[in-house]
Amino acid sequence: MSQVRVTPRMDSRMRRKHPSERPSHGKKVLGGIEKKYSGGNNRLVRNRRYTNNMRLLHTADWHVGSTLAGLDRFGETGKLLDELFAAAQTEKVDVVIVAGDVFDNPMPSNISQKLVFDFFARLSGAGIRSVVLAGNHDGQVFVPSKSLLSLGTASVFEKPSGEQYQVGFRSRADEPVVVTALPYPHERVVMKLNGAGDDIHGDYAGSVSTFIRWLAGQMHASDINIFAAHLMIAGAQLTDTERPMSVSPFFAVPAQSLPSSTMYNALGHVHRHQQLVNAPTRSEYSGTIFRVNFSEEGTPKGFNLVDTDTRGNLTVQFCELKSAIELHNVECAVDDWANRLEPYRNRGYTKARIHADDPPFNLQGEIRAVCPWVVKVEFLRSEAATTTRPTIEALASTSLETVQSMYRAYNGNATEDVMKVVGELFQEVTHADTDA
Ligand SMILES: [Mn+2]
Repeated sequence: MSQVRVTPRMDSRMRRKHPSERPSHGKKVLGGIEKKYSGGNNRLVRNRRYTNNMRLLHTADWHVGSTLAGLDRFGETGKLLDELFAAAQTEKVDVVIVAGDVFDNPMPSNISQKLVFDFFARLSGAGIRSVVLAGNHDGQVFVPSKSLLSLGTASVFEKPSGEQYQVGFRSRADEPVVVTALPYPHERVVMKLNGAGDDIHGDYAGSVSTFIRWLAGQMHASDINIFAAHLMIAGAQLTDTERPMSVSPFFAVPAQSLPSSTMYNALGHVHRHQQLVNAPTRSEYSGTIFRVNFSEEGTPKGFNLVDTDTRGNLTVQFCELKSAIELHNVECAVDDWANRLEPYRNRGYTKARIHADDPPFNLQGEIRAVCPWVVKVEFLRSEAATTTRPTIEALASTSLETVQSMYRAYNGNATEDVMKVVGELFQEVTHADTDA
């Protein structure tokens, strides 16, 4: 299998040297080399130890175009991308890796596209290289984007491929770097992958693992190898905001299947920032750049700054993004919401959780008029009130008379005509042809 460099500019800068031409670094990177890790603190620290070797910025899961309680997030996203760009510039990174789910939607709006393409245009203008992978949310927009972004400093990987899977370059310190990319392996793509050999049938996780093994086999020990992938890894701590099907156990690839000969595995897909404990080499999800919904209250959002070299040194730092809007869930009662919600003014967005069995008419409208920072109001009934409310399941095993009396209880005086329709609907539901 021949290796194809995806970006012509990078081809000319970094032709792969014949093994005999490569400098020997004394130690081999492959195998059980001892890597020096330092724990993450959340501040940008300048003048770190390995500033002259290779530095990368790892981000993922931008989900540009997603909304919160019906509000667009373009303002916040623009500020976050400004922060990422500023960090890439200030920290003099060699490459920015965006590990998938750039867009929230396969057909992103013009505003979404402008935010994203402006970011890469700025990186190109500053001469900062980037590697961009498609995630499961990204769609065909990656196909035309690839041609355009490749005119700049970006290398775009829109689908898993046995032909276009890596990009090589030399760091500012003139060390050889190779980023191997695995965009989201959709099930239909996995089964057709070239280059993975004949043993690529069977289960999804097994097939992906086989392909990762093949990708790892294309790496050379004398390079600084980085693996970037949009993948569900078994054991990752989820949030409530991933697309449920895509994180089901069926799609979970064992952490042990990640490449071991890399210095760092930059992952996207799971929205919580974390380091994977069972991986053979340092592997992290950078997480989303913003808090996707109110279940992510208090979750830190940021990116990873990674320093490494050909001698096996590695430093990973999680840097928080200050523009990620804070989200709060505030418990209230019908008579104290104003006092409870006031402290959250100017502190991002709030969801009011009102405990009330019978909330006053238009309380929601009143709260939102008084507290514009409240973007969502949820009413929580007490358990007693909840259990007396009829459910669809209960209706199915109920007589027509009960259904009619319940209908009257909810809708007041109903005419005989209406009751006739209710009776017909009841017949339809309880005698439904299950084969239909
Ligand atoms: Mn994803």
